[in-house]
Amino acid sequence: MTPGVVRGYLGLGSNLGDRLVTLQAAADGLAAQPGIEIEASSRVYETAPVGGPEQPDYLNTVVRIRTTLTPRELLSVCQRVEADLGRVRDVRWGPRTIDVDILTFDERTIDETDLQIPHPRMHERAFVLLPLLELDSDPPLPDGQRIDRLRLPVDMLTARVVQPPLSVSG
Ligand code: GSY
Repeated sequence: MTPGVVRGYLGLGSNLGDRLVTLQAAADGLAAQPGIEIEASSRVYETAPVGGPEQPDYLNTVVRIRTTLTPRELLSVCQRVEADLGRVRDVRWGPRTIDVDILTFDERTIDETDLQIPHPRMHERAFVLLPLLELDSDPPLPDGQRIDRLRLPVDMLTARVVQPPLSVSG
């Protein structure tokens, strides 16, 4: 990898409005940012909501990026893309137009109040693991865990592929 360029994975989820249009708009919004290139997208899964109040099913996907941004700059970009697509932060774990989460940033570990990488719950969620495993068969996981030793989440059984990968221009 070119010095200064980092490979990372972002999780995208939507359960309000036209979910597929929103996921594609989020990917396009990310790709339009200086310092971010989307290399690949997983297929799109329909998944039952995990946590929070009763709410509609989600569409989830994962994209692989190459970036020259710092983790904090990347977090700001993700939050800006969410805001541009009408995301309002109200109910914790409630329904949302779009969620853009940083899952991994190379093999780096960051543990700050508002920024934790790898994402601390990514290995407990089929809606992250299934799309992520399409792009990386041995992704970095929290606490140095590896996929072959992982207890798989029960929602693995209900997630289903509903769309091909998002279109990415990388
Ligand atoms: O953490 C992302 C938002 N989110 C999701 C999601 O994206 N998919 C599913 N299936 N459940 C979720 N619960 C939350 S919160």
